[in-house]
Amino acid sequence: MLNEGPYSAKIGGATGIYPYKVKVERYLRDLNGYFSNKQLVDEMLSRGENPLIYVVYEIDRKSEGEFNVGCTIIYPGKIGDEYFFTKGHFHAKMQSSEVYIGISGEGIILMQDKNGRTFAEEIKPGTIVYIPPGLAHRSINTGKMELVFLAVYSSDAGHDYETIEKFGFAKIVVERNGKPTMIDNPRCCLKESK
Ligand code: S6P
Ligand code: ZN
Repeated sequence: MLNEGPYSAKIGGATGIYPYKVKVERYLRDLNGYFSNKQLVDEMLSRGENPLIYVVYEIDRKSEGEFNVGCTIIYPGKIGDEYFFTKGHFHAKMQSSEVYIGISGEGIILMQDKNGRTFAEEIKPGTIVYIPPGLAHRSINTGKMELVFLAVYSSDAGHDYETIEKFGFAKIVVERNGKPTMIDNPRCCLKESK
């Protein structure tokens, strides 16, 4: 198949990148079962509270060897003391790596291998975070404003959400004494192997 032609796009504006091709919105209901305080999530949802947690704007491509470029915007907020985050995923094609570039706001990119060993990198404006092959990744907004970052990854990387949806990450990021703090995930089955 022939590749599509070159393009240029802008960074900025309300959508982070423009023009974009695909928009994905994730509300609390879409992340039901992900946050530690499941009871609070149930209560919020039953009260009709269903905040928008994050949005992804993407320029996707179809051919092998191409890159997708996406912009994720995670809104500031917490469920109990746990900061808003993305679902998190492994790439279906495990050898696919990814590059994140911080645009605004601040947060943590939490990564984890198949044995439950975790890694964390801060992201803020001007930061490049490299996610090597084989690591699941979740982005967490630990700041008071929107966390906005670009992601560049192979168009055929694919997403495996199942493992994280089922087991979570071995660590979670919560507010303690007004500061983001990484602690062991009390609900997690995959423990960090030292
Ligand atoms: C894609 C890349 C990001 C995420 C986005 C939302 O490989 O890692 O564009 O898709 O940050 O996260 P998630 O876990 O819901 O796909
Ligand atoms: Zn990814």
